Amino acid sequence: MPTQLITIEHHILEQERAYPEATGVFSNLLYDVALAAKIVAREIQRAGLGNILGKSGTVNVQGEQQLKFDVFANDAFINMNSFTGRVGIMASEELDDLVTPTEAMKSGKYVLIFDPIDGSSNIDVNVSVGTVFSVYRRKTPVGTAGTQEDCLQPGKEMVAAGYIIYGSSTMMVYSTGNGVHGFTLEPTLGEFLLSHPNIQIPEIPKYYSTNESYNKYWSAGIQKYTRYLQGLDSQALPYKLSARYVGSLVSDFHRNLLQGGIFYYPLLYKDLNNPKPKLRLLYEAAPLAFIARGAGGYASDGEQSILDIQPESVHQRVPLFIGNRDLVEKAEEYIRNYG
Ligand code: P6P
Repeated sequence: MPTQLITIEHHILEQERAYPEATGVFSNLLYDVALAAKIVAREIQRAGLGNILGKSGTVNVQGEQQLKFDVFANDAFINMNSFTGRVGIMASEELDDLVTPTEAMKSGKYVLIFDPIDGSSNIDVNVSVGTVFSVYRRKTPVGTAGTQEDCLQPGKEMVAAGYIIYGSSTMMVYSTGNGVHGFTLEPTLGEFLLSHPNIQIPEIPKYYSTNESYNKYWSAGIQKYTRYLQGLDSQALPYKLSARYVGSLVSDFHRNLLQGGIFYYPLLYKDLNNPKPKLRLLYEAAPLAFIARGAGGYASDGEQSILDIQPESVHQRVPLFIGNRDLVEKAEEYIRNYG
């Protein structure tokens, strides 16, 4: 029986069939994202060879030195979506302000928010990195340029989200709210082929992922929660977990999605009076929370669902606990009980 090859384009079209009123704009937007991902994937495979390693000489809004690759990937996602008339406004983790809307974008019905390359400092040591994206419907009227209001929507309003992981193989994982599906790039065809249909996070987790070098900066509750995960707390953990931490969010998230686990990046109390989160709500936490929920998992800021948070600024940061629901809810319990 020949193996059925299902490309991401076919899969998106199949998903569209469930919506008779669909016009195809949303599907075409997802194709555009997949094409941008292929462009980035091609370059990243050559990153060690091309002349794009090294610093671009610019600094992004996060104050991070921009690698040439951040700029390349950022341009790829912007260029693939600026003139289609499908996207009304774009926000990139690499840019201080929103992407300046083109004339074509005035007719766009959707909002595209993305982190073009998350964890880019790992590229020059050949550690997997990723792109994270999310799609919302516009709130402002079509026919005008999109605004910040369109971008500041809670994750529960999301209509699609996904990530691309550039690793030993390039995979694109996406959801439109109807299951989470993984596609692996076949480079000789230039096609993302369905390889992981209907991903569900395993009921029994295998890993916990966090940067334990920050233990001294964690709250008492998180220090105690981590001992729980290590089987060292008075509360018994019903299974044994191993520690895995890549330091590349998409890599850590993807492994836990497929094999079960929790990733957490809590508030850091480097200044006891001013604890700070690191990860971004719009660009990282909310899209991955949408994927986690679709796969039967859960994501929280330690107190509430990430998807319920009303963003106040596009570069807002949040604490993140994401993966198996019972482990995330246990983190919330430790924070409630121990701070
Ligand atoms: P730390 C990469 O810079 C990133 O934004 C995420 O991809 C990753 O999970 C996190 O930061 C790693 O942060 O402080 O452990 O190096």
